[in-house]
Amino acid sequence: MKFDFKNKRIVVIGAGLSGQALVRYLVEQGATVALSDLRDAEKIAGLDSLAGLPVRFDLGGHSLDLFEQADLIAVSPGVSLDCEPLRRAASCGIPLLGEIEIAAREINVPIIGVTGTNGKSTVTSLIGKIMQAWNKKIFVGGNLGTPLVEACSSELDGVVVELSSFQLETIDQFHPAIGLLLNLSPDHLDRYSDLQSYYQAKLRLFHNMTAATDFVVLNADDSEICRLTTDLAATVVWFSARGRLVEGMVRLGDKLIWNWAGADVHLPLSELQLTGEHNIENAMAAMIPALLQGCPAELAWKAVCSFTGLEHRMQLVRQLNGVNWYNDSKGTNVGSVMKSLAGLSPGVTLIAGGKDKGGDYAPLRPLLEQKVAHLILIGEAAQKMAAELSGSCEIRLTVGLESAVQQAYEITVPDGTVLLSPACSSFDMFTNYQERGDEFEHLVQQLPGERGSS
Ligand code: UMA
Ligand code: ADP
Repeated sequence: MKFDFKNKRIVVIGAGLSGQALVRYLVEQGATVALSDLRDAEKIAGLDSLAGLPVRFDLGGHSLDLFEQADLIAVSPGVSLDCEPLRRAASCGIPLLGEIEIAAREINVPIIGVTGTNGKSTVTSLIGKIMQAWNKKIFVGGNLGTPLVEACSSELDGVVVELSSFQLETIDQFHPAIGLLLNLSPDHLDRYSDLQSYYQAKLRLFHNMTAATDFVVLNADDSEICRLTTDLAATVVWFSARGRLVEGMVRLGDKLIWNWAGADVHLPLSELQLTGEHNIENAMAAMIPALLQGCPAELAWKAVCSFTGLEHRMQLVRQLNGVNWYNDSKGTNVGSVMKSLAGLSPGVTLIAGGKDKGGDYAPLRPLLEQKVAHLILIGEAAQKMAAELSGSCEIRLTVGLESAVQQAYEITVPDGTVLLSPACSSFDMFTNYQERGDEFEHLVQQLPGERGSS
């Protein structure tokens, strides 16, 4: 049901990308808006863009009385529902809704929602590429970077939105036509009391997908997904990169086979430019919504194969003195670092560490033993990681990315690889993973090269 925001007192909590976009939208809709943030104005990027709007600013801390007197609290994804102002508002019976819920009620075209622990941005972007190649006007955003609320005022054929567990916590009626759950592995345990609570937040994607005409796209190779999705009302389409015989998309050798409702489409993997086993899963997942909607398979596959990947995900930065330097700054959990290492030859110098998210680093051990010669640890998590990974490879701790890059330069021998894949978030040292990746690339480009090397 659409909201009527006119003259409603709405407090937006969090003045980041989502919060600022919400403020602009809600003011346009005639709401009486307050924007509240823990940080002071001078520490918040982009606030100037709200100058001149009739907004009450509540910065440098949250004023509890504001939260107790609102008609609605619009919650930014980075704000935990457990924080004092939101607990206060909830105890007064004031609804707490996130940007996804607020935006989705204004969107009248089919929504494709993508969630999972890893691969969300890649799959969301791939779906966007396919739809664009199919001449559809599609909004591509969400957790990927552009808040969904920015889709509200556009004429569109469809929407593809990346959804984090944080964003799914504050949906209510949100109902995608197609929902994808790519994989589940430990992450964000600094926000959730335990792993199951994190997984349950992800599963909220399916909450309102109750019609058989809704499609849920699931990874048949993920045991947690199989365990947790036994009672869905929507039609399930499976994909399996390990050749499980499912109705849906299966990888068999060097082909993907789409076997659905009488279709028998074969797609050659040799044409895929993305590398790594995980990207085969991503390509499979991304093809399914387009195929379900009737997009010609060859056209969709061509779009997938023309995609060379997003920045900060296994991006080759430089080949220097026989060493390949990769930026995988978006490798922010153990599962993603494992996938990135799995695709490399032994002799890796891995730069990791950052803000700890409360998980366990020990699952990295087998891959460290097989692939990593040196592990250089930085950031708040360094001591904890060193203790949990001790003995798996040569480990050194250092202060800051610059020193880590310098040491990697000195110790990595030709034919080796230097990989920044932190297994942690960036917020202890950087504004976000993009800034961390950009700084890494800058430092790598500054390294002196031998004659003839680039
Ligand atoms: N804040 C408060 N009170 C609190 C906590 C935070 O006021 O109790 C304030 C902070 O001081 C800050 C603001 O909230 O000023 C930040 O809000 P936010 O963390 O929700 O960040 P946004 O800039 O709005 O970006 C969010 C997503 N960020 C998070 O979920 C942490 C972005 O995902 C997303 O691209 C953007 O909305 C647009 O949809 C980033 C992310 O790191 C990429 N996501 C996590 C991930 O991928 O692992 C989930
Ligand atoms: P997300 O948006 O979920 O963080 P991205 O597409 O940005 O995912 O990829 C981030 C990192 O996660 C990549 O660098 C890669 O190491 C890893 N990754 C990507 N796709 C997958 C997948 N399907 N399964 C596991 N790990 C993946």
